[in-house]
Amino acid sequence: MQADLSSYRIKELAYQSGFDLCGVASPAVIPEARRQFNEWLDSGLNGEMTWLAANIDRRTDPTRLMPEVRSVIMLGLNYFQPDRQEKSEGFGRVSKYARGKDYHKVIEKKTRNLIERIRADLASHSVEAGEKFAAKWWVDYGPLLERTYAAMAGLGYIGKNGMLINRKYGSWIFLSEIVTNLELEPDDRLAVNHGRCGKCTRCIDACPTGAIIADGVVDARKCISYLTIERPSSIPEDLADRMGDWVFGCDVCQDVCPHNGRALVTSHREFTDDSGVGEFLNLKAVISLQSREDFLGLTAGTPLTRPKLEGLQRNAAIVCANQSRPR
Ligand code: B12
Repeated sequence: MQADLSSYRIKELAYQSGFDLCGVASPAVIPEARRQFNEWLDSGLNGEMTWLAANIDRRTDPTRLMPEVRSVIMLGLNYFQPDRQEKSEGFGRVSKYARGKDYHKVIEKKTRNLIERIRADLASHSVEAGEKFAAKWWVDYGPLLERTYAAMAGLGYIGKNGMLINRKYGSWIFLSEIVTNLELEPDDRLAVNHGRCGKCTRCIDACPTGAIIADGVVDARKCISYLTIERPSSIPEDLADRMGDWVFGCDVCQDVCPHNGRALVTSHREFTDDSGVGEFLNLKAVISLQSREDFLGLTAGTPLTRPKLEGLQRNAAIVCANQSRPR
């Protein structure tokens, strides 16, 4: 399809929709990423997240998502906010991404808004172009390797901690994508480079459970984020002991990253503490939640609904036990 819009115009529209980052990737399969993804699954590093193995072809090949695809528009939102309080006994720490509103909802709204802006812009040039425009979008739970295509779209590079790291915002960014039949000029792929971490190994050294097992490779089964959010079953004792104060998610590998040292505070109110549960959860209050209604009273509209009441109470009990042991 002959596009009436330039890649530059798409970015202008993305910023108008509220995104902090936008780049365009070609829809090609990235053999290196496909190989790494297959190896990761074959080694069982996905733990109980069996859904990740369900659609390998779709995850690694955008033409499986839309046969007529010509471009993948990758979008990013900065969610950084500094830690405000000292941690104190009786409270568990929530990772930064989860302190405000559920980001899926926030980014979904902006992504849909951008699609409508693109459609309107095309239609203002030619009714036919507006009608021919096709777009599908996803965030997180969608079937695409988001970090891979974000790196290809020039949004950043993949660090040793596996995170997509942007020059301006560090790694504190959420991603979403629009797969489209628009023919757009792809962005600079030089951003794809494993060497940007240099000799630094701070994330590998700091991970409390030793979950970063090679450059860019995370063993999810050990990652505190997986244990506290995605793992449905009980957490093995040796790992629980090393969860420290983390009651939901974990930021250690990002907190120690030198690229995050000058991160900019988010301008999106939805991600600030007062839009959700904030930085700390009162552990006793979590443990004494009696019903699903009580649980939703605390967590509705935030990412903390994911582990359900039992999962969050399991995490709170572990943090209580960790705090009662001499450090
Ligand atoms: C499953 C999952 C998890 C799992 C596994 C994480 C992992 N490291 O694999 C768990 C539950 C542990 C997790 C944790 C977190 N997650 Co998560 N997660 C995902 C999800 C749904 C799939 C990731 C996946 O497929 N993993 C398998 C590995 C093998 O793939 P990968 O990490 O994408 O790595 C690829 C690249 O390294 C690429 N690659 C390798 N070499 C090369 C070379 C080239 C040239 C290129 C282009 C690419 C490339 O190949 C790999 C596989 O193909 C994505 C959303 C999505 N749809 O992609 C979010 C996502 C990765 N998560 C996200 C976030 C925010 C987090 C946490 C920070 C949350 C928290 N604070 O607790 C932590 C971070 C942990 C970490 N260090 O990775 C963001 C990351 C944004 C960013 N800046 O990177 C994503 C993109 C969600 C989103 N839409 O914003 N997550």
